[in-house]
Amino acid sequence: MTDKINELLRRVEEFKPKAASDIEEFRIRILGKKGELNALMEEFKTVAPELKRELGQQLNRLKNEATARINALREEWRNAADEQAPADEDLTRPGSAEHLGSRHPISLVKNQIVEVFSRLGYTVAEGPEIEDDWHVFSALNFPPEHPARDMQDTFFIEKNPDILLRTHTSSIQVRTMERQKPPIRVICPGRVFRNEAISYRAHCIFHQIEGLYIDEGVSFADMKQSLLYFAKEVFGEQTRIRMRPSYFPFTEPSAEVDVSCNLCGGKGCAVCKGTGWLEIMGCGMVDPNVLKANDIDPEKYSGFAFGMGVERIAMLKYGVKDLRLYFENDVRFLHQFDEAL
Ligand code: 2NL
Repeated sequence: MTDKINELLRRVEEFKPKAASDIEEFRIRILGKKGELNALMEEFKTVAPELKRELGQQLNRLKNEATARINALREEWRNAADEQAPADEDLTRPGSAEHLGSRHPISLVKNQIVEVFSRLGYTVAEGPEIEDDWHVFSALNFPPEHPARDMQDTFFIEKNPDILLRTHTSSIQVRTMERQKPPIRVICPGRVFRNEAISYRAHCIFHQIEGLYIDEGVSFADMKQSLLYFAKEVFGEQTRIRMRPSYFPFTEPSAEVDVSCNLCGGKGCAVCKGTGWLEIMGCGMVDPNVLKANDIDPEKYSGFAFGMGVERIAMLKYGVKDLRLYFENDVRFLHQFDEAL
């Protein structure tokens, strides 16, 4: 048996693979379950007890040497493969493409809306996301017990109920009125925060765009024509609008604005739920109380204001059914908007 062990040891030492696959073949033949080493192990069971010690040591040595040799050969051939690769490479092959980023659909729509209003003479204003009660509620004619002031809707900064995350971008217009006397014409995009359960149609963080126009003699008809122009620019030339009476604390009268459904041309379909109309924003004539709170004389000046959710406009424009997609940043979703605008 010692002869068999030595013979196998010699073959292990002298083994020279011609290809990487020879190594694995050799390993299976020697060390595999049905390999030569296991055959010797079987034979070992039958030898006389006085020989076991010596033969056991020889078998162990054989096993260790074979394992070490195979591992060394594997390493050697892996390195060889690495070194060979550049020589084999086709240098005329095209390079791998770098994936370019793309604009987020919310940014695309926000930019388009801002651009439309800038053509009407509006300038862009921005403001802080962490606000105080005055700029978000009090200056906008929210009575002290208004439900929007409730913890359920508004994120307050702990320990100071005067500090909160803005629930709408109207606070930007309030800050504009502090700095500037009429005429005022601003468009205010920004992130807003509401304490809402997240679903396909609601999120606790979303984007709004509000506009404010104050001057002498600004009328409801001015508002209607400005918003019609906006609707045609964003949803297409054939688009019509309608206004329904509504209520906001900061405007009087107030209205909800609908655009005619482009999918069915106003006849009624699944998207507009058979009505032919889609709601896109709220608007109204600035309440005299708001003008007074912001040191503007309501006898001399009037104005209109409007507000819309950017996610909602983008959903209508692109047919996005679930608002959460905007926040997940899955590139399979985002890349669909590369050339969208
Ligand atoms: C909506 C409705 C609206 C306003 C926002 C506003 C701002 C000032 C004064 C008066 Cl400083 N009004 N903003 C007015 C009417 C509607 O938003 O549905 N937004 C998503």
